[in-house]
Amino acid sequence: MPGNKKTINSKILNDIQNKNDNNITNNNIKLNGSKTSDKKEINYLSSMTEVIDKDKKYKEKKLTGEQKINLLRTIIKIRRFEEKTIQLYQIAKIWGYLHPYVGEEAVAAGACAAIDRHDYIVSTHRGHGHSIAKGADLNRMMAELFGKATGYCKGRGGSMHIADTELGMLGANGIVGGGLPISVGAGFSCKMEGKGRVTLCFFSDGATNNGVFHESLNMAAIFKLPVIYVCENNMYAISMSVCESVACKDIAKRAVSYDIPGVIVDGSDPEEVYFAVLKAVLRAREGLGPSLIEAKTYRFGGHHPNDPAEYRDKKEAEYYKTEKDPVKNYKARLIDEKVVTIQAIEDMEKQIMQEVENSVKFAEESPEPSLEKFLEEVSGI
Ligand SMILES: Cc1ncc(C[n+]2csc(CCOP(=O)(O)OP(=O)(O)O)c2C)c(N)n1
Ligand SMILES: [Mg+2]
Repeated sequence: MPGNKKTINSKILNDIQNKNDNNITNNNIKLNGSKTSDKKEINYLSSMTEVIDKDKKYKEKKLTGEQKINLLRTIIKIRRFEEKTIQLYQIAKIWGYLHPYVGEEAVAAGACAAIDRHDYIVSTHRGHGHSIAKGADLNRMMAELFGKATGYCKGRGGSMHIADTELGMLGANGIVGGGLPISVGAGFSCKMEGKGRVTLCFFSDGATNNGVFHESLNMAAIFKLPVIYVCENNMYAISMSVCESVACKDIAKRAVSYDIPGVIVDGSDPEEVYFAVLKAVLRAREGLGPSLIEAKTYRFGGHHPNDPAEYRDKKEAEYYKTEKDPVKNYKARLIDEKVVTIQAIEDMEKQIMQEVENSVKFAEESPEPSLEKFLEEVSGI
């Protein structure tokens, strides 16, 4: 690892900004570089304002007030659930590993709003937000984190193994990039079934440097599988900055290798994520194959609750927390648009907090898994 990482990071980020005017075109979607003059003193955000997909057809589409309120509810629900799990982890009520999704909520919310209940999602080690956005039951999720018998995996799996096949949630995954080949299998099944079902596959920047990323996207493209690849580029893989680990500035550009659309969206904006994913979903349902969507996002905390994230530039983290907070920003936007009132948001917050507290009570009061059923429940023997 480099000795003075912060200095190196800043330098790389500056360099990135300076060469920020390269454009490429793929499947008629223009990949635009942003203008350095717009950036002022914040360098590390070189690509946050870039949105490759400027397609009028989708930009002009409007969400209904109800859809917007649902997006807001999902974002807040994920945030409050995650904050609670962090608290519970610190007092050792929650077992095993925990990778909070705080800061990234708009990606799961926007992406899952663009698919139907019968569609599949494939998640990651940072998967609570994906499960919640797909409609998972908070009680069963919390019970799983507590290792209780009423949990999604009967308390045998914990955070990184939450799955709900009835909801089309094909599982979180402790293996980085492990969901990518699963999405190919799921995509094959969607295609063979022929009913227009699609698979949404989430992963982060670190996973895209694994061979399996290439193998999966290549195969999905060859067979025109209905899979939407959503890269949650939160700029870090544990302590490794994306600036030091990914050779190209935008992961979406890798789509060119597979001759599929590559789209960049602001991952703090649920509507932008929604429209980009919706477009990819419609394309996939028409049999035109996969797309790669890169949502530029940020994890507000460390890799896990006990990681102080000292490898990050403090100003960088501060910027995202103050300027790119999906909860704060979307609340403000919907108030501004008169879609909700402050009172309605307060009521929503109360109702969500109650739901989260109820899940904790449910988990606390649930029985431990039995020793006798251990083998049966873990391996099916
Ligand atoms: C195949 C594999 N290699 C290494 C690890 C250890 N590991 C766990 S999380 C992580 C970082 C993943 O980074 P990224 O894909 O960007 O996901 P993020 O944590 O940012 O959501 C690593 C290397 C693992 N779980 N699996
Ligand atoms: Mg990452």
